[in-house]
Amino acid sequence: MLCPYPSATAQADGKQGLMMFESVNAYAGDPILSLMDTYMQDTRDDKVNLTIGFYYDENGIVPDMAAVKQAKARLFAEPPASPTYLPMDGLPEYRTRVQTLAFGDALADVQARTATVQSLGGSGALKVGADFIKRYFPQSQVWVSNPTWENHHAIFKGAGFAVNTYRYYSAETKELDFAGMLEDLNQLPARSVVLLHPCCHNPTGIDLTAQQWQQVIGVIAERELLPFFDMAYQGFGQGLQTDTLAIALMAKTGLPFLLSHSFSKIFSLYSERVGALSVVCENPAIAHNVQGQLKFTVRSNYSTPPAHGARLVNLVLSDAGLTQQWQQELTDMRNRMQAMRSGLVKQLSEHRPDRDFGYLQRQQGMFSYSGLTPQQVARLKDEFGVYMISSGRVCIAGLNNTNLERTAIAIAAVL
Ligand code: KET
Repeated sequence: MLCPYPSATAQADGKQGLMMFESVNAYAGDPILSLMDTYMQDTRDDKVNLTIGFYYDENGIVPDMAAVKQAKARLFAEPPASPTYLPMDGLPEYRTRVQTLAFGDALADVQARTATVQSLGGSGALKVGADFIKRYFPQSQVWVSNPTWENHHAIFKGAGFAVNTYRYYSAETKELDFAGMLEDLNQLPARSVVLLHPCCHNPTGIDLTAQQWQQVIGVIAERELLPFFDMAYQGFGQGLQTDTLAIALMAKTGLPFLLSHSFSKIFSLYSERVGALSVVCENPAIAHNVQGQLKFTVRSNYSTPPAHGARLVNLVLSDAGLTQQWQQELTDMRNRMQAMRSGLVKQLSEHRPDRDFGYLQRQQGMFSYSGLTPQQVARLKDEFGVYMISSGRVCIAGLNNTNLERTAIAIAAVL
């Protein structure tokens, strides 16, 4: 009798007769995560890691923040009554706390009309948001800044969108090309999705002023665009509240927008995958339906989120003492990064007095766009063991008083 299915018949040379995955290409790797792997394999003692966006302390360690550590101890002492699934949209108290953190003074303007789901880090929030918008705006295209975090392209393309760029960084001036940005946004069709970084732009470290945000939001309103804010560094720029300026301005307009929020860096909870997606809607009735559709998006992707990271963040944000301690730690992190940025500018200016490094000083947050070419970046890695992303992005938090001068000398040598 003939078998209805093709079978993998072992051949004399040991090969299988049926080939299933032979067309799968090798993965070219990720510009950030794969470089981190290469760094880990480098055996040089004096190597310097300025690659992935991890906050390292002065000792080069990714810290377990004291406030989070206390939350962990409490959770360990008093574990949840039963280890069932969380709801599809996550821990209810956590969702409310996250809204308070993200919207600050503007909370009253948006809370009743906002749908929020717990997510698997900022990436998970972007993906759930992208899948959700794709369902309701199948004709829309996505616009991201040039440059942006590389994974924005991958996530939105993965959700089926065409991804385009608007002007943002001028390689010539090493500053924001604001006129170009406005001009590009002014050309977009209604319902285009515009990805924006509310603070600590990744990779350039160049943020908009309050006045520039007003103008961008004016264009968004006029052209009926759909803004998607990605906030992975709240508090790393100027402060928890100041860094949400763009979101507060947007909230005041009464218009709809999306916000992805990551707690990987600001709670140092990278591996717990904790974040949130908020969709600010026109009114509470619409927000109710959107909440349901976000639940459906979660259910059809991974069903329900993991609990531990969200419980930790919720504990920190619901206890006044822990909140205060966490805020102080966050302030210390921001101040250390600012000191390292100033130190780098000072050292570079000393070693290359022929150059002006003021542009690095004007950038803020975890990253700087050094302006180095891929060839210069490759020389830094090969000759000096100094690792940064090939775009020239530097993770400022990888600097400390031990490696700062060495790094500046190496950069000065390849410039
Ligand atoms: N948004 C931005 C702008 C961002 O830089 C990151 C991570 C994320 C979202 C993702 O957050 P998470 O909560 O980890 O899913 N960026 C750093 C790490 C990475 O590439 O994954 C980085 O740029 O180094």
